[in-house]
Amino acid sequence: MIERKFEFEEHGDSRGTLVSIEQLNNIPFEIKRVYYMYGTNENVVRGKHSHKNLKQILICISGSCKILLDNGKEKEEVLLYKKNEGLYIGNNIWREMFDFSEEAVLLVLASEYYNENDYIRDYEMFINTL
Ligand code: T46
Repeated sequence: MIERKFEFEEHGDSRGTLVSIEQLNNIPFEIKRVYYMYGTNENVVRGKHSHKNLKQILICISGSCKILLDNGKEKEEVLLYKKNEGLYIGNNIWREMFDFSEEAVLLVLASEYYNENDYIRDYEMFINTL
């Protein structure tokens, strides 16, 4: 199974809910970068690459979207919609993000700074590096 999810504790009271994420505490890496995407049109497919080294946690903090995970042997589709649930994606996993709902905001916690050299954007090359 490729899917690995982290469920974050919800601190709720009459005011609403708060979720806290701490590096190396409730996620397994140091956070060097945070980015997020929104305003993604319905028919758009993002991603379509793997990473040589990068580890990430994806959290759909608003709306929903789907993630295709592919380790070269099996493929899995994961629906993200819970605001306190993170999907871990390690290195050498091909990922595609799709079916974004209108209000979707996908937040990503990343173990490394942005580095284009870490991307493998060609599927054949991804398979050949495994
Ligand atoms: C991933 C999935 C889940 C930056 O300048 N800094 C950044 O930190 C990132 C992530 C992107 N960019 C620039 C590079 C492109 O010009 O933003 C533009 C869009 O990036 P990209 O086409 O790589 O976005 P996605 O949604 O296809 O993939 C992103 C991450 O790049 C990738 O690491 O795993 O989200």
